[in-house]
Amino acid sequence: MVIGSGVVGAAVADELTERGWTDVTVLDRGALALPGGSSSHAPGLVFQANPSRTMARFAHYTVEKLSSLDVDGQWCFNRVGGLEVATLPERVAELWRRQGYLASIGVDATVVGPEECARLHPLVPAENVLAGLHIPTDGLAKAPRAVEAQARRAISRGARFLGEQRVVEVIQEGGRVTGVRTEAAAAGGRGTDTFPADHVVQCTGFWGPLTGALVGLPTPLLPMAHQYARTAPVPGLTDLGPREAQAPILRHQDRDLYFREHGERLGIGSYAHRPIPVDPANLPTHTDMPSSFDFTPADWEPAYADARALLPALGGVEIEHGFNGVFSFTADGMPLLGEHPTLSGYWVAEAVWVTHSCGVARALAEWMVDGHPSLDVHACDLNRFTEAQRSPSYVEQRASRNFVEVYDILHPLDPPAAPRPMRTSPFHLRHRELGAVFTEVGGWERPLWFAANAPAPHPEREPWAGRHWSPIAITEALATRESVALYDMTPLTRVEVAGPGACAFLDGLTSNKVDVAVGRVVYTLMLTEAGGVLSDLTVTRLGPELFQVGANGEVDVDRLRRLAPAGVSVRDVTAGTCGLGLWGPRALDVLSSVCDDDLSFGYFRARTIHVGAIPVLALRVSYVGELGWELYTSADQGLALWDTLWAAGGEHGLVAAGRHAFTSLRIEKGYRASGVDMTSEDLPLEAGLAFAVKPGEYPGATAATAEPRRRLVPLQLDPRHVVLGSEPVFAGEDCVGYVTSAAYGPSVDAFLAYAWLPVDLASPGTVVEIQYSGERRGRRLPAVVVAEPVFDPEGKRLRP
Ligand code: FAD
Ligand code: THG
Repeated sequence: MVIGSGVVGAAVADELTERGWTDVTVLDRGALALPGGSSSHAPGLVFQANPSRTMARFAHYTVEKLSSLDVDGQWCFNRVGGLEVATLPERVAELWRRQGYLASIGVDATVVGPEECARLHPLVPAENVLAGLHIPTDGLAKAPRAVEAQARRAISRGARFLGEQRVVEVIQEGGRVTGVRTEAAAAGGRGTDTFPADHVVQCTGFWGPLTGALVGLPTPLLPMAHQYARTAPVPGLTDLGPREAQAPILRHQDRDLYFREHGERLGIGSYAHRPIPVDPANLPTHTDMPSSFDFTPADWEPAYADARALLPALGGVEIEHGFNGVFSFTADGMPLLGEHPTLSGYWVAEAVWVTHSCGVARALAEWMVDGHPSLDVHACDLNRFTEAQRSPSYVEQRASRNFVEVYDILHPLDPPAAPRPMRTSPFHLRHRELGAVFTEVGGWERPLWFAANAPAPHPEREPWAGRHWSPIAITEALATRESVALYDMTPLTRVEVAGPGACAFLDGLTSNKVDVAVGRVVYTLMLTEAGGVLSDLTVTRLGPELFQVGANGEVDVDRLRRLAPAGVSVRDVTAGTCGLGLWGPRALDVLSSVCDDDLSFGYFRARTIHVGAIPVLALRVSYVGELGWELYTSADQGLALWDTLWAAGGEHGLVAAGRHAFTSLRIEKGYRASGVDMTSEDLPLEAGLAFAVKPGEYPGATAATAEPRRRLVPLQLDPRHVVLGSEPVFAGEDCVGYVTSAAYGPSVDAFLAYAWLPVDLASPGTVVEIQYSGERRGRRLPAVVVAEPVFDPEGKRLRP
C-alpha cells in the first residue's frame, strides 16, 4: 500500500513491483492523474551535483531511469544538460568543488569559461559570468509524465492506482500495520473504504506531518512556498513544440535563481524571497491544486531584477504567470526515509525532490524487500533526529534557514545558526570561560578549540581552508601527546542495554564477541545482511546482563530498540549523563591525585572509581590513542568532575582540547569515524576493520568476509596542503576514489587524508592526486599512500 501518487509514490510502486512485490495499491486523495501535489506542477529541473554522495547518486539514477521511459513516445527526461554559472569569485571555487563531487560518482562535468557559457546558453552573455559548470547529463524531468510512465509499468505488473481515496486511518494490530481506511469521494457522495495491507508507504509529500499524525509519527518537515513564474515570449527563444527545451537548465546560485525554457518562454524559480512556511493543517482541501498558492509579486520583484541583470534579453519581457508552489523542507536538507520506529510495516519517503525521486524509491524498495538499501542512507534516515530535533519550532527554524541557504556556498564546517545553544554539557560554562569556539553536532554545543590556549606556529591557511579552524588545535593536539588534555565526550551516544538476554542480543547483533568478562570493553560492528558497516560500537560489560554501548547517534539507538527482544531494555542515557576524555602521558598523574582506587586496570577495561567524591565509570579507551580514560558520571555531577580534574591538572600541564585536536589525533591513529570513513556500502575488511569481525551468527556474518574490492587508506600530503573531505582522488586523468576525513597531523608534521581507493592503488608508496578547490579553481595536490597508523603503530602509548 502506497499513500500518495506523486513522483515518489509512483516510483516506489514501480520499484516494488520490479522486485516481485506486485500486490501494490497506490491511493491518492486527489483525482488521478494530476492529484494536486507538488509533482503536478514541478518544473522538473534535475541538477545532479550535490555534496552528499548519496543524493548525487539518487539523482543520477533518476536521470538514467527517466531517460529510459516515455509515455506514448513523449519524453519523461529531456537531457538538455545543466549549466551552473558563477558571477562571484568564490562561486568559481564552489563550481570546482561540485565538479569534484560529480567526478567521484562517475558523472562527467566541466568547469568552462564565460565564452563557453554563452555558447551553451542563448541568453547568457559572456560578460555577465566568470565561469560555469556544465553537466551534459543534467536535464528536465517531466514529473507528471514520470508518474504516468512508472504507474503504467507498475500496473502492467499487477499494481493498481486509485484516486479520490483520502487515507484517514491506519489500521494496526500488535505493533504492525494491517491496512488503511479511506474517505472515498465516489461519484454520488462520500463513503469509506478499507484496504488491507502488510506494508504501508507514506509518500504524501508536504502533507507528511498530517499523515504521520495518523500513526503518532512526527514527520519533521516544513512545507514552504517557493516562487515560480513564466515569462512572455523572450527574444532569442523559439517555439520548440513538444520538445519544450534545448538549452541547458540554468542555475544562478549567487542570486538564488534557476531557469528553464518553455519553448519561447522562460520559466524562472526563485529562492531569493523570505521563507513562506505553510501550515499543512490549513491547506485548501477542495481545490484541484492544493500545492499552489497565489503569487505574491512583492516577493518576486527583486528576484526578477536579478534575473534581468544576468539575462538582458528579459529586459522588456513581462511575467505572464506566476505561483507560490509548496514543497517540503527539512532541518538538514535531507529527505526522510525509513520505517516507523515502533509500528512495523509503516514506511516513509518524504521531503524528496523530483531530482532524487527514483533513487529514493529504489533505496526504499530495497530496504523493504532486501532489508537494506545498496546505497548509504544514514543521513536520510527518518529516525536520525533526537527528540528535541523533532519539535515543530526546531523544524521550522532549521528548515526556514535551509530555504534561505539552499543555493549558498556552505563550508563543511559552517555551524547551524538557530536554535542555539540547544544541548549543552555540564562543562559548557567552563568551556565558555576558556574561550571555546563552538560548533554544533546532533544538537550539542561542541568546542572546536579554546582561545585560552596559544596558537602553534604554523603556515597560515588560505581563507576557505582556514575557516572554522585555528592553529590552536595544533597546540591542543600536541599537549595531548606530550602532557595531558581534557575532552568533552558528552555528545557521544550512550545506551544502556539491560535485562535477561541482553548479552545474547548484543552478541547476535554485532560482529565481535561481546560475551566477555564483566569489566571488559569490546569494539564491535553492526552490519547489514550484505556485510556493510552500519556502525561501530564500544560495548562495555558492566554486569552479567548489563551493558553500556557507545554508539554513533540516533540511528544506532533506533536499531538497538527495534531489534531488542522482549525483556531486554534499551535506554538512551546520553542526556542524563556526561563524559570527559582525560588523555595523555600524564593522565595517570592527574587522575591518581584525585582518586584512591586502583587505576592499574588495563586497556579496554572498565571500572567504577571515585574521582574526589564523584562516582565515575572509567573506560580505558582512547579515540586519540593516548594513555587515559573516558570518565562518565551523571549530568548533575559533571561540573564537579570537571572542576576536580581541572584543579588537579594544573601542575601537570592539563589543557582543555577541542574537536579539531581530537580529529587530527584519531586520524594519526587510523581510527575510523563511522558514517564518514565507512558506511553501509563498505565491508569491514575494506575499511580495515577485520580485527573486529569474528565468526558467529549475526547479520552480515557470511558476507562480511568477502574479498575487498577497494580499500580505505591514509594519504600523506605536504604539511602546508589542506583538504576538507569529499574531494575526488585522481590517478592520471582517472578519478579513482574520494577523500573521507582529513586533518593536519601535528605529531608527524604531515597533512593526512583517508580515502577510498581501488585495491591495486592502495599499497603504500602509490602516488595519486587530490583535487582541492579553496579560493578559486581546482588544484591537484600530490599525495602518497602510506602505511597505517602513521603514529605509534605498535600502540606503545596505550599499553606502556
Ligand atoms: P507530491 O507530489 O506532493 O505527492 C503527494 C501526494 O500525496 C499528493 O498527490 C497528495 O494528494 C497525496 N496525499 C496526501 N495526503 C494524502 C492522504 N491522506 N491520502 C491519500 N493521498 C494523500 N523538484 C525538483 O527536483 N526540481 C525542480 O525543479 C523542482 N521545482 C519545484 C518548483 C515548485 C514551484 C515546487 C512547488 C516544487 C518543485 N520541486 C522541484 C520539488 C518537487 O516538486 C517535490 O519535491 C516533489 O514533487 C514531491 O513529490 P512527492 O511525490 O513527494 O509529493
Ligand atoms: N568511545 C566510546 N564509544 C564509542 C566511541 C568512543 N563508540 C562509537 C565510536 N567512538 C566507536 N569508534 C571507535 C573507534 C576506535 C576505537 C574505539 C572506538 C579504538 N580502537 C582501537 C584500535 O582500533 O586499535 C582498539 C580496538 C580494540 O582493541 O578492539 O580504540 O570514542 N566509549
